[in-house]
Amino acid sequence: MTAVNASLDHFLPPATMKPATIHKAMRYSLFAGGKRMRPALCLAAAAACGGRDADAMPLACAVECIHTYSLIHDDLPAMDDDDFRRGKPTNHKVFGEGIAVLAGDALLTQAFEIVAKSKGWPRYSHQKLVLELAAASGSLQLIAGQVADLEGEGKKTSAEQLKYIHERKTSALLCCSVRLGGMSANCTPAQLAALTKFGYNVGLAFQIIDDILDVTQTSEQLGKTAGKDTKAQKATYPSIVGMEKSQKLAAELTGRAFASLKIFGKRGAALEALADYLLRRDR
Ligand code: GRG
Repeated sequence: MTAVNASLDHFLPPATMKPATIHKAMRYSLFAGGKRMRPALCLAAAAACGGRDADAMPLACAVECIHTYSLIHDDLPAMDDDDFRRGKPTNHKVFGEGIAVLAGDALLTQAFEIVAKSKGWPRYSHQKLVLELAAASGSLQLIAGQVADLEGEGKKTSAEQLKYIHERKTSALLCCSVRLGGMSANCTPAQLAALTKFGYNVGLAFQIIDDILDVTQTSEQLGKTAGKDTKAQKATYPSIVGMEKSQKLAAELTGRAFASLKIFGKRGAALEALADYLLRRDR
């Protein structure tokens, strides 16, 4: 992911630019060592549709900025109150709560600036690209998932409610990553529909695996505090349906994601490899 890091570095104001504190704080979390799964999915989706990394890269970077903003805000004392993320102290632990809120805000805004400056394509205008990102990160998706998550803490949650949270909190942005990748390749409506199915299923599988890892891995392995879900009495797939059924469900969802890749033939290989990695990951 060296190319993604180089592009993010290019899109962000330098750490020395005034006011330097905010640019340092934005860069601190952005370059703290995330797995870059959303950019990887965006670039792989572009490749599946015969597109080029150079065209998909701004959109890949925009999604990573949104993702990083959501992590900074999620770690704040008012939300999940976490001290450790991406193997380092959380943003507010280093820069204070006020700057952490602003660093998240600035990364969110930066994402839309990057998309606004990127190319439009015959089937996908700038307006469509901006709307795609806004829909995935707005109050009906990413934020809706976080609201339901906050409001559900300590309460009994059904498997159906949990799916509602996972679809919005996690799957929406992953799905948006692959859809934007396809759009950067001016994909056909049929290809976009296949990417949507792929992203939805991989997104749900991703969160189930995340829930499993929270129980099975150490904080050192994860780079974030392990066992938080249990401590916060958060509903997770392992807590509701059990570990074995959770693993089976993640594998089933990944199988459905694989099936949606048929339309891409050999060009879908990178997406398939990523879905497989996400199912088997240990961090
Ligand atoms: C809008 C404040 C706000 C939050 C939105 C994203 C989110 C909801 C909360 C963050 C915590 C969380 C468990 C989110 C679900 C998605 C997820 C598993 C994020 C972690 O993604 P990784 O594993 O992280 O790709 P890295 O650090 O590798 O990029």
